[in-house]
This record gives sequence, C-alpha cells and structure tokens, in this order.
Amino acid sequence: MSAKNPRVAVVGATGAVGREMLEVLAQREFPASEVVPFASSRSAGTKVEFKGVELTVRELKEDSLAGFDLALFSAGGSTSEKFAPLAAQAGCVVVDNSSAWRMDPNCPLVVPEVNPQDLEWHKGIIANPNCSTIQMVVALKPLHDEARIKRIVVSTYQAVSGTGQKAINELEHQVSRLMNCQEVEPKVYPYQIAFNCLPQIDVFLDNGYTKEEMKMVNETRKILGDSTIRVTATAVRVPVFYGHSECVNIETEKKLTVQQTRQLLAAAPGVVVEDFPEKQIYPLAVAAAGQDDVFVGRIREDESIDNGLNLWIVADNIRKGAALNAVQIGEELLRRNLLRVPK
Ligand code: 25A
Ligand code: L14
Repeated sequence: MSAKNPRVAVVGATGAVGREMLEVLAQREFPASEVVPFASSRSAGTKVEFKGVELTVRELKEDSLAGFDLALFSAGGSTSEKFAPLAAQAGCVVVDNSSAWRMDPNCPLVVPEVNPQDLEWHKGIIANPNCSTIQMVVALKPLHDEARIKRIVVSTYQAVSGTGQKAINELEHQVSRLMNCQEVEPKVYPYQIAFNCLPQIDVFLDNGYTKEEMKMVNETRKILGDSTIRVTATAVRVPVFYGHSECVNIETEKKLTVQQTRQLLAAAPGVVVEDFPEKQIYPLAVAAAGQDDVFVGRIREDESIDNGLNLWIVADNIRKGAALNAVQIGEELLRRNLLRVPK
C-alpha cells in the first residue's frame, strides 16, 4: 500500500449511501490500489458492483481496517462510534457520514468547496456534514464572503432516500398500495409518507426542534467558522425519492442585489444558477437527482427587510449530500498529502 494509491474501505457498502460511494469512487477514478466493501453480518457474503466487477461484502470486525489508508463510513452513528476510533488507531483515516463525530472539537467537519483548510488539523477522523447543511453552505459561502450573513431562516423539503434504502422501499410500497385502494401501515416513518408531508426528521429534542433542525444550526456555524451567525430551521420530509430542496432566507450585513447574487453564485465552485422566472426555469429535485452540483434559483430580494434574500437550493442528497462529498474529502486529503493519521 502507499498513500499515493491508497487501499480504501467502504463501510456500510450495501446501503443507499455506501453503494453510491462505490459508484462515485469509480466515476471519478479515485486512484485506489484496492476498494473493499464492508457491512454488518447481515450482508456479509453478498455482492456489490464496483467498476463492472462483483465484490464480496465482508463483515466489519474490530481489526478489519488495519492495513487500509482510507475508510469511508456510512453505516449509522453507533457503528461509527465504535469502529472509527479503532480504524484511526490502526492508521486508517476515516471520513464519517454519520452525525457521531460532527460536533467533536477534535474532528474537522468539511465541505471541500467551503472549508478544505480544516483538513489540515485532522487527527484521523473527519466528519462529513448532514446532507441539508452541505448543499446550503455550498451556496451560501460566496454570499457570506462578500456580504457577511447575519441570519439564516431555512425550511427543507427532504427526500426519503436520506433515511436509507428501507425508506425508499416504503414510499414505493405505499404509493402502489394507495393507488390500488389498499391501506398502508407506516414502518420507517411515524405516519404515511406517500402523498403527505411530515414536519419531523429525526427525533425531537428538549427545545421542541428536531435533531435534524439543530444539526443545520450547529453544523453551519462550524463549517463557516462563524459562531455569530443566527440560524433557525424547519425540516420537512416530502414524498420525493432523490433530491433535497430548501427555501433559504438570509439577512446580510452588506446589501446584495439579485444581479450581484447571481454573479457570485455563477462563479462559485459546485454551484449552478438556474434562475429564469420568465421561462419558468428553477431548480427541481427530479432534475438534480444523479447530478453533482448544487442548483440555485428563485433568487429574490426579501422586500420585508433592508438586506435580505430568498433562494431555492436543490441538490442530490445521496451524492453531494453524502457520497460525493465524502469522496471529495478523500481527494483533497490526497492533494494535500494528509492521508495519514498524525502521531
Ligand atoms: O440511525 P442510524 O444508526 O444513524 O442509521 C441511519 C441510517 O441512515 C442512513 C444509513 O442507512 C444508516 O444506516 N444514513 C446515515 N447517514 C446518512 C446520510 N447522511 C444516511 N443516509 C443518507 N445520508 P443506509 O441504508 O444507507 O445504509 C445502511 C448501511 O449500514 C450498514 N451497517 C449497519 N450496521 C452496520 C453496518 N455496517 C457495518 N457494521 C454494522 N454494525 C448496513 O449494512 C448498510 O450497508 P447491512 O448489512 O445492515 O445492510 C443490509 C440492509 O440494507 C438494505 N439494503 C441494502 N441494499 C439494498 C437494500 N434494500 C433493498 N435494496 C437494496 N439494493 C436491506 O434492508 C438490508 O437488510
Ligand atoms: O445526519 O433524511 O446525516 O433521515 C441522517 C438521517 C441526514 C438525514 C444525517 C434522513 C442525517 C437522514
């Protein structure tokens, strides 16, 4: 093995995000000497596809990640809490997609277009942010740099794929049963998700917000490196398979016109402006699905305050929101010669 051609493990490789990680590693020709899929004992022995070849999924055990240079984790928080420190101790750098390490002061929380410099101080575990947070900060970073954002009010319209393969199956199943006048019994979500909107993502906290909403508040401040930004969020599950949409209102210190905002966004890495109201052109979840960029449209001045803007921000939650961002972190680690666990 060598850090130039790293051995890469994908943990949670049978899940919605894990399979996309394999896909993105292949598409971007990540210079791995080997890629090995891991999952729980339930899936050990099953096959996943990588570059047209069937790989056999291995069970993740305590000593599995010794000898790997990089492990991309997407197997839930409890798996990450247990196995990420073991991997780092064995010299394998972890990029973790769960919420377990995101707010840990020893773990950088990174979106490569926004704060790649935070990779410099990693100690072996790097956290991949929440999907809704990633797409929002990619679009807001250039506006914050230019005009300093004071306050963000965001409402999300989140796809079921964020919850994993079982939720994708549940929406499909409920739609087909309801179309046949059959009753549905919710399993993954507390209520019927087909033809419905659920104002709850993840569990409720003591302050009345959901955990997903508070992730957006805390992660946004950590990634932008500005604890003074005020953020308030409402996270809603909608019956969409792939692609999170967000209605984002910002208040800035300096005024930004619509024209300036479009120019700043058009020049920003990873952002595509789709904003022609006269032609009814704006970002759509079904169009963003399978794409790498963050799409922004419906750019309007908030006429109720002096320096305010409204934006509609859409991205593929499984790609930029999870798998792609994790692989981009791997690429940036290689570029900066940081694919090693500091002593
Ligand atoms: O609540 P938690 O713990 O935080 O977990 C939340 C879940 O949300 C997803 C992810 O689900 C996670 O498990 N998730 C987390 N962060 C996410 C994010 N930012 C996110 N999704 C989107 N964005 P998932 O379905 O994507 O992935 C689950 C993977 O984790 C593996 N796993 C679980 N426990 C593990 C483990 N791996 C190693 N060690 C452990 N202890 C899990 O493996 C899966 O790969 P598995 O063996 O349990 O998977 C088998 C089940 O996967 C489903 N499935 C897979 N492929 C398909 C499929 N179903 C239908 N069609 C398929 N093609 C089956 O249900 C199967 O039983
Ligand atoms: O913190 O949509 O990455 O259910 C895990 C659950 C993202 C959203 C995280 C969902 C979340 C996801």
